[in-house]
Amino acid sequence: MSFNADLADRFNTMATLLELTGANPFRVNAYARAARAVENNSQELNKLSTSELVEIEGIGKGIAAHIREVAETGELEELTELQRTVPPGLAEVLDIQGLGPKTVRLLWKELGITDRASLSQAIESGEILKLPRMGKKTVENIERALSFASKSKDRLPLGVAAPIADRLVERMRQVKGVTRAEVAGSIRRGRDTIGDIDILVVANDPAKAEAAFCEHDDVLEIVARGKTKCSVRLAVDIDTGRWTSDGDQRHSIGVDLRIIESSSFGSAWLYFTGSKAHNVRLREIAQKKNLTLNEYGLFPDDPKAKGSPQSRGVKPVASRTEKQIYTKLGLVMPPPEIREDAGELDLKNEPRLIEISDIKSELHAHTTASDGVMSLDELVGCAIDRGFHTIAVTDHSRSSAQANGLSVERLRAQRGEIEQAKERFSDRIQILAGSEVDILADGSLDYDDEVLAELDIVVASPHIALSQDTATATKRLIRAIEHPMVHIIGHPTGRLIGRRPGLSPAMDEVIAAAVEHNTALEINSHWMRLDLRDVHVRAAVEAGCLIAIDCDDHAPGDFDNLRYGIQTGRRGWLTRDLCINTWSKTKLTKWLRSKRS
Ligand code: DGT
Ligand code: CA
Ligand code: CA
Ligand code: ZN
Repeated sequence: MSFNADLADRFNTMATLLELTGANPFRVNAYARAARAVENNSQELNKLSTSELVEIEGIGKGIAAHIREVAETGELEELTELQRTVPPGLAEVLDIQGLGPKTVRLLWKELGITDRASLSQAIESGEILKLPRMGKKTVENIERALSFASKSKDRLPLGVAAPIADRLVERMRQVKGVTRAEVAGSIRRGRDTIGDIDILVVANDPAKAEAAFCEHDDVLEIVARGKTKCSVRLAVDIDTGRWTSDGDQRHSIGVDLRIIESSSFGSAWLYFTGSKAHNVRLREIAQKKNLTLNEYGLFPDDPKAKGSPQSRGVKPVASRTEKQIYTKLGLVMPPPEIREDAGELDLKNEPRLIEISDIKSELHAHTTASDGVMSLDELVGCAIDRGFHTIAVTDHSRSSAQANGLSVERLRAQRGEIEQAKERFSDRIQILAGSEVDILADGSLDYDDEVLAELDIVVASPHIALSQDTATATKRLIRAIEHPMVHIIGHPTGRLIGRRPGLSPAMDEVIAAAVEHNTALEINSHWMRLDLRDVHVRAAVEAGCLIAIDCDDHAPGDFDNLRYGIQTGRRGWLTRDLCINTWSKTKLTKWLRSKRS
């Protein structure tokens, strides 16, 4: 692990543990913020002096001293001390939706709950009801969230698995004799969570490729090993999405490697990309045409013959590329993201789904004014680097105290700064003054209408009260959608993958309201969110609803999450026209202003 990554880890842990000891929220926040600042800094921080460190946004004197301490001693005394007092299992309890630091602290101090297992016991025995303000309904919610959290534990978020897969593929491409390496499986299809990683390789010397893969230092365990396929497990740090090789076995991920002949690469790639349901349907279609399809190719069928066609030396009619196979079957080749047996095999023309290069603007981003680590100029610089014509500055609103949300005064002061920046950058990019305004529990917004009217763009998002029932949540979201000043509903359900389910509104009603009021629904590209999720995008697209794909940037690296938002859009069959981030500056600006007249 790099020095910066290790530091970020320690600061994040500090923040969590401090929260559990009931420390001052400002102190907690300072560590969380330092963790982000450190993680996203490109300099090696152990090489900087205290005076250089405090120059960095998000790093004060105290944090700088901690950084020097770790650089010099490899230890962080305060953290070690905290770890001695707080049971390690409590962090996982805190991750459960609906359980804040105050409650978790009570559970710990009053009932001796130190991990998920003891929490589960206290629920079962009813002992948990002894706590003040702990009613039956609250306990039911906790129980549901707890079971959700444990069920989703064995699948990893796409944004954790995909970078690992990319690196493995890169590594295999460096191995001598390897002529091709590709990702298959659910990662290639862009599913929001991943069971295991599937990689295909073409190699002149299969034994050597197999050895390079299995015998690498990062491999935690070899599960199965053969000449042309093997399975291993790698350790993963799920909190940061980083790949750890330091034996932290809390989370690990399986990787299946298969070594393929280049002549049958297409059929293998098709087979191992899946989905299973898609493969099953394809085989049925092949059978009707008197053909047999498997991972070695598409073969003429001989129902009387024993054994597989490849073992009998039958020559395939197609196997080298995926396209050849679909063509021979008389089908349009569907992009991997929609291979789910959901109508993709009935397509008459290849759909032109949205692509990363179509995105021309970023409409949801944070600066140091709220909980981001980028200054206004840095944020604008990142957007310019990506070639965007527009960047919207949408810091949090006043209710989001945890995220340092802006009071009306601070919002107005920021707008003054943005107006100046608009002029400074006018020949390079359009800057929009906006807000990510909280949708409060009843669907009202966190700023008054006259404040919102001053802004170029309003993204309205739910952050609190995320365990509301369906009817209440639906009404709440629709109220925000109907609001004449709102352009985009940010992360509409507020789910966090594997951590909390978020709202479950009647999505068809929400979508219908969005269409009626010309409000866009966001696909938040952060891999923890991917919210809207794929099936909701599909429903929205069918209804003709406008979609925004944004990165909700808090740090420069967050712009890289766009690929996940795009894949989620593609899984929902999203084409360019409905996505407002693909529009020209003129078209976008006109639409934004239409909500200001
Ligand atoms: P995951 O790993 O659970 O996120 O999802 P996948 O789709 O990556 O599933 P995985 O890794 O079990 O298998 C990779 C692909 O291999 C899968 O998408 C389709 C194909 N495959 C695996 N097992 C079967 C099977 O029993 N029948 C068929 N038709 N295809 C299979
Ligand atoms: Ca897989
Ligand atoms: Ca697999
Ligand atoms: Zn945001």
